[in-house]
Amino acid sequence: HHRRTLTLEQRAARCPNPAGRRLLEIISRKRTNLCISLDMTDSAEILSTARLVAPYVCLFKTHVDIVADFSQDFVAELTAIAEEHDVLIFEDRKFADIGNTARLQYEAGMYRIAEWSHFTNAHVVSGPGVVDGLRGAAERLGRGLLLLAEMSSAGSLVTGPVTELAVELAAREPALITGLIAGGALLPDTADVITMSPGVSLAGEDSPTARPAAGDSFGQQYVTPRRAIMDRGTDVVIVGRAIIGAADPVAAAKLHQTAAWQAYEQSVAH
Ligand code: 5IU
Repeated sequence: HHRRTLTLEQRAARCPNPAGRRLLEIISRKRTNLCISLDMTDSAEILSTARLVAPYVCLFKTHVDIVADFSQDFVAELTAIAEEHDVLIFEDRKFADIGNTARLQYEAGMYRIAEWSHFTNAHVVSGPGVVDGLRGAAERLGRGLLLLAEMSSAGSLVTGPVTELAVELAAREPALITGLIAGGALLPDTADVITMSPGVSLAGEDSPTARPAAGDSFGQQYVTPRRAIMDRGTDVVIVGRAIIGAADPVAAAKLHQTAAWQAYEQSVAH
């Protein structure tokens, strides 16, 4: 099992990134380290699901470029739901261009991501300049950046030197880089870097009870919250279809919240 030396509450108190601090406080207060991935293409559907699952999650993860009827009204409504229920927003944009283009994609265009998203993420394949492109708006608005250190999909090339660069940048500047997207913790918890893991489902490949749905037909691979949190030391689990595709999304959200929180509590106790 992965060893934690600090609780998420202790890490909130010392977190150098404002959005990260807020997230860790919300996690501790609501007792949920579950992020819901709202991967729907209709804004009304996203908003109604967000409303239903909000009490059980710390973070709404979006892909605004899949929303067919995107508007700033949609963003305002999502923000209102988030504020009402003590949830933050993470636009999973995966910036990957040179710094200057990433800067424009983050601040401008029809989405204006920096204005409303507490967190966004970036690949480091183009080198550390992407972080400098995102830095201006992130620092001005108190946002958090997450770097992709690993991906959950089969055959991912986000490995080796790419992983190393993401880890090095996060370790060097946790006040800007709130965390890493990875399968598990890649730094000790004293590094003040939050780890978030996608590819999580109660029906993951190591599930002792559910009939394992180890992936999808596009290379996605799932592990259970327990494996991601207890064995691999992640802090936040990102769950999409296991909740939004369930017959009862609220029940599925509750089950994933409970499993993820229990796994966290056990990894603190031992
Ligand atoms: N996502 C991954 N794997 C990754 C990264 C992001 O699945 O390595 I980085 C995103 C894609 C999707 C969500 O929005 O996380 C997972 O959705 P499902 O739980 O429905 O597979």
